[in-house]
Amino acid sequence: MKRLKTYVIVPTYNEKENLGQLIPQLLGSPSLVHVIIVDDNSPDGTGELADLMAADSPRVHVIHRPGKLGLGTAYLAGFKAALQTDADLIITMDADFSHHPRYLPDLVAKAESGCDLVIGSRYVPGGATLECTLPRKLLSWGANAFARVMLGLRAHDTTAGFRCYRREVLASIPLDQIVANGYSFLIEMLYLVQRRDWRVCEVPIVFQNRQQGVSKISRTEIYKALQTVLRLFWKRWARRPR
Ligand SMILES: Nc1nc2c(ncn2[C@@H]2O[C@H](COP(=O)(O)OP(=O)(O)O)[C@@H](O)[C@H]2O)c(=O)[nH]1
Ligand SMILES: [Mg+2]
Repeated sequence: MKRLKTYVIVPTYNEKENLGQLIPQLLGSPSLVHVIIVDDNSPDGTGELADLMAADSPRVHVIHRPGKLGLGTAYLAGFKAALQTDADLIITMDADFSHHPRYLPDLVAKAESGCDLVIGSRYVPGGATLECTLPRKLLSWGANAFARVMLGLRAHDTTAGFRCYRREVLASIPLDQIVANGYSFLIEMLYLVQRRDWRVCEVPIVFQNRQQGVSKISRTEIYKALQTVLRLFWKRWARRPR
């Protein structure tokens, strides 16, 4: 069987310590990997480090944006760049090792077995969350339960950013019409994928809280996520068969 060509998109904002370790591990992964770093002019010099790594390896690509424009549009910029290549699989992951590169082969194998979107999931047997504070765990659990009930999402980890999409899945979605930008972009994306009847699967991951750098999730992101779910719920309701 032809090996599927894999591109990994890593959005970064102030991830210099993490990126220096992550990229060599990705390039050494048994799943043949190209990396697209999407950096938003990080004040800590992540973008410059990314350029150095790109100069060193033809498999590292960098997209620079002028300022912090949000996680959702960072993914979109990465998707569009990946779709211009011959990528078969497009993976997204955090730069902070919460999404460990050791799981890449599991994601790829599941996609090869016929899944269109594979989620690296904390909430299936074998998955776990380590070293996160209780409020953070409750927030994630609550957001998931709410999104699943309101939108009829079947996946258990609907807010996970560790995902592997077949290129056909991304090509089928009107990317420019996605409204959510922050973290709730992930919920909207999953909703659009499920609505198109793509096969969504999950593989367990142990999610470890970041060891270096700081989280960029903020209180406004929580309100925006709530807003996103309510907007999609309304859209779903308006379209229900009568
Ligand atoms: N390019 C870009 N990357 C971002 C932005 N916000 C967050 N990130 C990156 O997206 C990933 C997820 O953010 P993170 O702070 O780890 O979120 P958390 O895991 O939910 O705490 C990390 O690699 C961040 O550096 C943004 O506005 N632009
Ligand atoms: Mg993270």
